Amino acid sequence: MSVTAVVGLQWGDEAKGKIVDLLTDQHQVVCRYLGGNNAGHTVMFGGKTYKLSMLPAGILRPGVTSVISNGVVINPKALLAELDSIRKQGVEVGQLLISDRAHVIFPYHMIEEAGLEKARGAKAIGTTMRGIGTCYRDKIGRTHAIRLGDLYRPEFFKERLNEVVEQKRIVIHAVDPQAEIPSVESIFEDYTQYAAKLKEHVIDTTAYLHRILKEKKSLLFEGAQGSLLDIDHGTFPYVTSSNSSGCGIHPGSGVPERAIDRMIGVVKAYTTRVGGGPCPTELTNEIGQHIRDEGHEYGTVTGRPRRCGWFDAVATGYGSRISGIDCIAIMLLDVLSKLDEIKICHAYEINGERTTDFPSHIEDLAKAQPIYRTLPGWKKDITGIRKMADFPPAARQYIDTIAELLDAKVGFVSIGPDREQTVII
Ligand code: 2SA
Ligand code: MG
Repeated sequence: MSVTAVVGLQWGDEAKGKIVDLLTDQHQVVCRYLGGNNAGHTVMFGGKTYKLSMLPAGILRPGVTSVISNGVVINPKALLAELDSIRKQGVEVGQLLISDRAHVIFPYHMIEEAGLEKARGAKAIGTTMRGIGTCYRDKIGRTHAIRLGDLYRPEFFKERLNEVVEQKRIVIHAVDPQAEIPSVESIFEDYTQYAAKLKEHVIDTTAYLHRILKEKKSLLFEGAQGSLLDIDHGTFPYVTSSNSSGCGIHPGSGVPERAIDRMIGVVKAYTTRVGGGPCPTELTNEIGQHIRDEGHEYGTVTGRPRRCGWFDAVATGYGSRISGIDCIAIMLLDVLSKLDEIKICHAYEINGERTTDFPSHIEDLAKAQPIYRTLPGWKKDITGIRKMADFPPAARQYIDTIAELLDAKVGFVSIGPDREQTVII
């Protein structure tokens, strides 16, 4: 019986969904603990492709309990639509539990975010526009926050909504006087209906998780986004508004980190980033486009083309140290198979000084010049490989170099989207 966590070590989209999916049948409970419908997980299962956003990958497995814990921000309309859509794909939805402590995303969160992003112009964060940051902001600010549990107390909810919407009107109209904000009555009516549909799932998930740990059931934490998007430790302000590194598990679920037996850090064999902010190894040339095409690097939620570049061991190593990992999973290695040579950034030069520390200030990161090690490409199809020993020497050298630079053991190498296309060490 064990507690495992899967977290991204870069800027998200490391293909965590595939590792989570591989591990779900070894676990009885799968818990999503941060973010909201800004996340996008693609899971290929039984010949079908499922696009999950808020639902943990465990939802696809009968017999596995899926938990959405307190750290997640819930858009109930989007959640119900996602449940509907996977049911239509033939999935028999297993047990789903949602925390009554989770904060709720309202229409004004999206409207407020649109205004704020527009006002920042060229400095926009490049958010997914799902109201994530504005909902988390209200959570931390306390005075304007509404939690899922509040929706089941009509008097309390109505009173709260009255106060909040009045305040939101002032704030939003200060940025955009034309913005249309739905009335308290219509929000109240819609959200009361969503809440009724979700009622059977809503519980105190913290107490539930503590109980299953006591019963020695196995638990899998499913991360969203990545360590470099972490609100405290990431490339601030170009981050998401939650602790998306391994640091977020305790606050996001109530399960202490000492309970975690195995922390798996997921890395893509190259770098991608979607949204604004510096990305030292970004390639704005034909190699970047080649990686984007080969890796189908477009946002799952927004469809935005992802910025692509060489593997950055300075950034990823930092992500791995924050998250405290036991091993890494190297994903999408096959995407690099056609390249003649492949570079890995192992240090930065900033203001003429060489460093392997990841800068804490965005201005320094923006100035960072990557220093590369160039490795030969393997120029072979590796999608059929199932054992470490069968990799071409150049691919093996690439894997070993990543492991060496991150000072990490390799637990998995993925060479294609299918479950079988995984080398497990
Ligand atoms: P937000 O919406 O407030 O969380 O945006 C803040 C920053 O966090 C980035 N972010 C992401 N980066 C990678 N993948 C994400 N999920 C989707 C995907 C994104 C998509 O799987 O492809 O479809 O565009 C994700 N979610 C948030 C975001 O780009 C901002 O830089
Ligand atoms: Mg994604």
